[in-house]
Order: sequence, then C-alpha cells, then structure tokens
Amino acid sequence: MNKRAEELSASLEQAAFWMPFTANRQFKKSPRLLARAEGMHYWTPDGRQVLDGTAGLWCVNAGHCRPKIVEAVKRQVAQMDFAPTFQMGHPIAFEFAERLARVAPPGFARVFFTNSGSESADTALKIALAYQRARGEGGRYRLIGRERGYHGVNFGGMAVGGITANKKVFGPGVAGVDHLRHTHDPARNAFSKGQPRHGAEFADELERLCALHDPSTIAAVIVEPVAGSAGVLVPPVGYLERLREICTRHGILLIFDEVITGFGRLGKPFGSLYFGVMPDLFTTAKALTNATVPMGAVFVKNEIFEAFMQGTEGIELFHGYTYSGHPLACAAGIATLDTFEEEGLLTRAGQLAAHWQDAVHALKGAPHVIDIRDCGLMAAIELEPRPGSPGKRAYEVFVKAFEAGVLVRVTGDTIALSPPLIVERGQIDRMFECVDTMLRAVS
Ligand code: PXG
Ligand code: PLP
Repeated sequence: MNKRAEELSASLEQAAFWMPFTANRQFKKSPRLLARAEGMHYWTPDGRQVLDGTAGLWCVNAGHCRPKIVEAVKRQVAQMDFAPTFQMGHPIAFEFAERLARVAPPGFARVFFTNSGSESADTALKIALAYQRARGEGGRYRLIGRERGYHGVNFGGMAVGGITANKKVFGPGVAGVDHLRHTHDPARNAFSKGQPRHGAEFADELERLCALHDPSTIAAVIVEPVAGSAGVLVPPVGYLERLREICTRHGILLIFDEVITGFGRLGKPFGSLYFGVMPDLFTTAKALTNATVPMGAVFVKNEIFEAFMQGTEGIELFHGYTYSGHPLACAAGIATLDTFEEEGLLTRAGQLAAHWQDAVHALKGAPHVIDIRDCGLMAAIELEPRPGSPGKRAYEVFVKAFEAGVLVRVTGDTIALSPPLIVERGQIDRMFECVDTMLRAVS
C-alpha cells in the first residue's frame, strides 16, 4: 500500500468527506478503497485487482482509462481549461453536439448540455413545460413519473421519481406531479429472460391519470426504458408502445431517461432504438463521456427545438449551467464516441447478450434467489430478504464479492451487474461464478 493510502485508511473514521449514498459510519470503519483503474479492472491501494462488474456506476462503458480519452482530456486542459457558453461559444462544444446528433435516433439533432443525469432530468422536464407553453398549451403543468423510477436527486427528478426514501425525507418537491404504478410483477414474471410477457396493461394507468387530471393539464411523462437503480425492471412486452400511443393521443410529451440505457448498454446506441419506441425527448449522462469528465445531455426532437426558434429573437430557453458544454467534457465525449465507433461498442452488448443471459439465469436455484432479470448487458439477481433485516444479505454478497475481486452493485435485496461493454465472455463467467459462490457463503 502506498503511504498516502495507508494514512488514509488509518484515519477514515474522522474523515471530512461526507460520502454520497453511503452508510458513512459503517464504511469508514471498514473502507473499500479503489486507487487505480484500467480496462476491465480496478486496483485497490494495496495492489489487489478487482474485476469491474458495474462499469463504475453504470457509466464507464468503454472500460477504464482508455488512452484516446485520456489524451484528449490532457490536450484540452492545456489548450483551454474553461470558456463560457452563455452568449459565447467554443468550437469543441458545437463539434461534440454535431457528433452526438449523428449517433442519435433520426430526428433528434438538437442537444442541450448539462453536467449529470440529475441535471439532465430537470432540464428535460423544464424543456417539456416550456415547449407546451411555446405551442400555446401553457395549461399543461403536470408531470407524470412512475413508482420505482429514478431520475436523480435534484428537485424535479426527485419529484417525478418513485423512490420511497426520497419521498419520506424530502417531501413532494414539485407540485402537480403524479405517478404511474411500477411494472414489477414477480407473481407472473419471475425469472423472465429479457422482456417479461405480462404487464403491457400497466401503461393503461396513464389513461386513468388522464381521466383524473384531464389530459389538457399534463405536460409530460418520464420513464426509464429499463428502470436501473430500482433493480433492473425490464418493460413488459408492449408496455412502452402503449405508453407512446396514449401520450401521442393526448398531446403529452414522452421523455425517456436514458442515463443508464444510453450509449450501448442494451446492444443498440439507445434504449429507444432497442425497444423500437421513440420518445419526444431523452436524457443522457454517465457513458456520454465514458464518465471521465462529468457531463449530461438532453436530446430533443427537431420540432421541439423549432418551436422555440419562433417569434422575436431573444433568449429562447431561460436555462443553463455554468458548465454546460464544458471543454474538458466535450473533449472526453468526442474521444469516447471515437472509441465506441472504432470498437463497435454501441452494438457489442447485442453480441454478448445471449451469453450474458445464460450466465445470469444459471443462478436460478442458487440459495436465496427469488428472481433474475436481464436486458442487454444489465442483470439483476433478487434475493429473499433476511427476516427483519432487509438488504443485509445482498450487502454481504457485495462485500464478499469485492473481497474476492469482483465489483457488483447492491440496491436493496437486489444484486445488479452492468459491466463495461468491452467485457469478454470469460470475465462474464467469472462474475457470475463469484456471485454464485458468495450466495452459498451467506446465511
Ligand atoms: N436518471 C437515471 C435513469 C439514472 O440511473 C440519474 C438519472 C442521475 O444521474 P446522476 O449523474 O445525477 O447521478 C441516474 C443515476 C445505482 C446508481 O447503483 C444509479 C445511478 C447513480 C448512482 C447509483 O443504481 N443512476
Ligand atoms: N448559485 C449561485 C450563487 C450562482 O452564482 C450560480 C451560478 O452562477 C449557481 C448557484 C448555479 O451554478 P451552476 O451554473 O454551476 O449550476
């Protein structure tokens, strides 16, 4: 262990760092530190190699420290560290947006830059409200999300999200929000391979909310094509199609939150292309820059952008972040797209999906496993909660797997995996063998 890391782990109990989404006291008593990364692996400060089964936090889709991206960021930081994008511009932001428009589904040639998935969610909701107003439908102020949806931590995304812990602690957040029910239905769909067969009718709840609120008050519906954080909930066959049809019929915008499903996770560049259902706007972040520099982006249909470019000239959308289109993020993003393209990564998950699916579903019958879900290179293994201590068993599997050299993610009683898209078949096997071993090692 190098000296700094040694000092660090000795002193963590009094550490100044208030860690996000972390049990701080528990972590600081027995920390898990990562000090270096390359390709499919992390290394701990004492030099132990860890296979990355989660692409960091669902974001390092091209693998770690890819040379082209590292070089591009180095070059950019030396050339121009920062420049404003409010009433000013720099070429690299225009170039990156152009490149993104080329990989986006047809008709989505306009991109608004943010710095995270949370900011993308709030930006998309604000664009939806402003668009409705711009087209003379200013009475549409309601936003509809879904139970178990995760759209980040800012007020808008939190309000439309359906995470109980958020609601309990922070309250409703934004007025005029309602929620569809979630699509998780283990009684009918447990151990489905890919999309579950039952549940298209859950989309009809939108009709119920339209009847309750009157559709002319609803601006937008936001859903993740596959709910990630809530434990990989894959949409039932026909569900997204039905949501799309109801939104179109009532003049409601459909927003896909593609922060996880974007950039190749499902084997197509975006979830919309995988499921064959087009939203009106979609959000991205994470793999947009391979997570090298924080960034998010909202893609909008050309007609939506055009609706803002009418009338007297002036600031068309009263919104933006100091760091929208940050030069380092744009440099990382362009090099990320180059890497994705050179290595076919935006579709590679499609070639691995069958192997991935077989590997995860081989855990059916392992101790404690009550459901397995998969889509593209995402998978969830749901465990029966230990009576009286929900989440504990899955957490122990996560800790033991890390000690054995495999990083997985745990949310509640669900173990989730989403490796970098450069993963090899042998590494997939190793991840699930490790989970299998640890399932047998916990009580
Ligand atoms: N939307 C979706 C669909 C997400 O998955 C966000 C928005 C927010 O992005 P930022 O960049 O603000 O965190 C996310 C983020 C997990 C986990 O393990 C998932 C996320 C973040 C951290 C952990 O489930 N998703
Ligand atoms: N708070 C204050 C006082 C500010 O001046 C600004 C930006 O100028 C912000 C918040 C927003 O910061 P950002 O643009 O980085 O989101």
